[in-house]
Amino acid sequence: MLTLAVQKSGRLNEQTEKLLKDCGISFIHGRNDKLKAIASNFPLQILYLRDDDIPECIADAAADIGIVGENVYVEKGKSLKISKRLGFAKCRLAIAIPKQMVYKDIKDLNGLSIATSYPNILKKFSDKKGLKVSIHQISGSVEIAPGVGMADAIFDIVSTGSTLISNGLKEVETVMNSEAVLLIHPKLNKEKEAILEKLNFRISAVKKARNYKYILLNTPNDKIDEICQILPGMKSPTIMPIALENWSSLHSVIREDDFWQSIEKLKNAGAQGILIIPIEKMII
Ligand code: PRT
Ligand code: ZN
Repeated sequence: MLTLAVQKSGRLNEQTEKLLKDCGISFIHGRNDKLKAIASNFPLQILYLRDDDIPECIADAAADIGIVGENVYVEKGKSLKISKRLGFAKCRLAIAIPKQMVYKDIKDLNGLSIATSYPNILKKFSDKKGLKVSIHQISGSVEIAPGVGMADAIFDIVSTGSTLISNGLKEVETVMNSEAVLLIHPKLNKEKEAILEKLNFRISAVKKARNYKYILLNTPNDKIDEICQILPGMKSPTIMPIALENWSSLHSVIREDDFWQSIEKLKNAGAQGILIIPIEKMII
């Protein structure tokens, strides 16, 4: 049995549950136990915690693995391993200052007081850059600190940037990018390693499927080569004759990122009846 620590409630919670569900893992919650659940079809038990406690819980071997934002993992400084980057809860940790403040380069941060919930990451960054700043650790509502005179600047999580704008701040230095990661205890026994391998296999299949779409289209036969050039696919596309003379149906996969660009090229090359379908799992 492998024990996985996840966030009890918050920004990671919904996507973590979805990931496990897409991996085909279902849970039975104890009647009065909101902190633990056991999978009914996989050797996995879940512990529900605050995200800040997850790295320590794994370091202490109370859990074997956990899902947490990389920002929290790096801040806590525990010697664990990242087994997988999960591609959700993407954000960055950045320094922001009042928008009217003149900013030419990083030296302009010298002498400022900076409010943050991530003092360790900020200290490492300022030491590396040779900055002299005073760090004020606060646990929430960091973005209001300059407005109420608690600090000159902030160092906080930014996603869309709208919180900064609505608090009259501008982002001046990005210190790190973050996403949810699967953390593991560096020393798992053989049995747990084997379960982790199975879990990672499923997560990879789900992640790959999320990055790709299945594409079907009709093409004149004399355009098949041109269209195949646009769609490198997994190996080679499937091509089948259709009732319309000199036309074929072509099936392949396409990267989500290349999607719109390729559609334009396909239409220009003569493809018709293009269908794009989500893929549930992908094993290659
Ligand atoms: O209760 P618990 O301690 O478990 O949760 P929490 O309140 O500490 O964390 P939570 O649930 O807010 O966030 C969990 C993780 O989600 C973070 O550690 C990040 O890894 C990730 N994440 C992704 C974010 C955001 N995006 C995000 N936008 N965490 C917080 N924010 C906040 C940010 O603090 C700021 O107030 O959203 C605001 C900025 O958002 P934008 O879109 O206006 O820029
Ligand atoms: Zn937290």
